[in-house]
Amino acid sequence: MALENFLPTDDIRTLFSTSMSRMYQQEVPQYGILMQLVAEVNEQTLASEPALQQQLHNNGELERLSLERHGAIRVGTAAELSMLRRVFAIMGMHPVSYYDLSEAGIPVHSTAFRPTDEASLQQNPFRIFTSLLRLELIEDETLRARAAKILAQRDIFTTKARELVVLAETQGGLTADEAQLFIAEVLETFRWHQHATVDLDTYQALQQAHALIADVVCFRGPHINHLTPRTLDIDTVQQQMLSVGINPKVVIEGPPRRRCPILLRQTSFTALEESIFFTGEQVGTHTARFGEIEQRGMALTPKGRTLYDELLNRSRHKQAQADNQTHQRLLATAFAEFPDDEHSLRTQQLGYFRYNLTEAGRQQAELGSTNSELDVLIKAGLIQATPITYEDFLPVSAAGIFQSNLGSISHQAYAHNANQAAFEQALGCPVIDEFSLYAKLQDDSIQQVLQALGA
Ligand code: OOG
Ligand code: NI
Repeated sequence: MALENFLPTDDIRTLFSTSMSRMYQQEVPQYGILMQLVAEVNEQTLASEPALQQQLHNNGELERLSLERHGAIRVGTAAELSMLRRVFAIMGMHPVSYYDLSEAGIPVHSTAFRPTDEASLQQNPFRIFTSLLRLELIEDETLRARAAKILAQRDIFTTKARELVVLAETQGGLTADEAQLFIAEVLETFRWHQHATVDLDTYQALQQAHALIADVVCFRGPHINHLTPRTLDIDTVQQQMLSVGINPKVVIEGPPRRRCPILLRQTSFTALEESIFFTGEQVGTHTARFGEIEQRGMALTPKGRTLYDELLNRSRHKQAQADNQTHQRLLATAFAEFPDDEHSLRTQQLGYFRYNLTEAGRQQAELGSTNSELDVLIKAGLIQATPITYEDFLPVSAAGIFQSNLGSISHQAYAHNANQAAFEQALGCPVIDEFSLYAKLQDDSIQQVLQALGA
C-alpha cells in the first residue's frame, strides 16, 4: 500500500487524546469542571498579558492551548507494558526516561510515552505517564503469588486492537478508517470498570499491602487515572479550585513561580471515592481517579537539573507538612540561588536553548558569510536564543501526585531499588535518554544558524 494512504501518526495521536478527553469528561464530571476553570484562567491571563498572547500566537500554540498535555496509567505485567509500547508507537509516542518511584514508597517504575521530534511535539505533545507495578516489592509471598495469578488471567486489549496493531506494524501505518477503529478499540483498554474482578476480601488484602497494588490488580484494565491540561497560571487555578467545588491537593509540586519558568509545576484535585461492585455481590469503594494541571518551563541541562534537585531537597528538609503558601515561600527562598534570567541560565549552561536568526540575522545571511562565533553573533543581534520547553516528568513531583491520590494509606520507602534494566526488559527496548533529545535540539539549531550565516 502506498505510504500516502496512511494517516500521519501525529493525527492518530490527536484522535487518541481527544477521544480520551471526551471519555474522561463523561466518566469524571469534576474533570470537566477543572477544564472549564483552566480555560477561564487561561483567558484572563491572556487578556492581562498581551505579550504572552502574542508569543503563543507566534508559536502557533493558541489553538492547542486547551488540549490535554498528558495522562497516566498503571499496568501489572511485562506483557501489558510491551504491548502498550507497540500501541503507542502507532501514535508516534515512544518511551522517554526511566522513573524510579520505589524510593518514595510507591511500588512502581515508570516511563513516559511521548512524541520525540520537534515537529510532532509542536503538533500535539500528548504523553502517557506509564507505570509498571513491581510485584517483587510485595513482602507477603502468598499475596504476591495471588496478585500474579489474578494479573495472568486478564487481557487488557481487545482482540480487534491486537489485530490492528499487527496490521499497522506489517503495512507500516493505518489508513484514516483503520485509525478510527484502532482508537475506538484502544479506548476500551483505558475505560473505567465499576465491577472489580476480585472479591472484597482480596481487594482489602491487596489494599493493605499497598493502595496502588489494589488499583492495578483488581480491575479488568489500566483505567486512565487522570488527564492534564495546560494552565498559564497554576497558582491562580490552585487558589480557585475550592470555589468551583473541587478539592485541590495541598501543595503545587515542582519549582516555585519564577520570572523564567523551569521544568514543570503540577497540581491536582484529590481522587474521588467511587463505588465498586466486587464479585460475590459485595459493594465497596475505590479511590483512583483525579484531574491534574501542569505549567511547563525550560528544560534543564544535567548541570541545571543537579542544582534543581539540590535546592528542592534543601527546601524539603525544612518543612514538615506545610500548606501551599508556606511551601512556596520555602521553595522561593531555596531557589534564590537558581539564576532567574535567560542570559545567566544560558551562559552558565543550566538550561537548553533553541537558536534562531533575528531579522537582522536573516538580512546578514543574504549578504554573505560572517566570520564569528555564536556568542559574538548573539551580541551583534544576529542570533537569538529562546528556551526549549521541558517535555518530561519529575520523579519527586510524580511521587507527590501519586501519594495525594491513593487515599489515606501511605507507605514508607522501599529500600533503594531502581532497576532500569528490569524495566527495559519488560518494555522490550531501552528508554530514550531525555537529555540527549534536548541536547540534539539545541545543537541542531546552532548548526542551522551558523550554517545560514556562513560562520
Ligand atoms: C502517575 C502520577 C505521575 C505526573 O504528572 O507526574 C504523573 C499516576 O498517578 O499514575 O502523572
Ligand atoms: Ni500527571
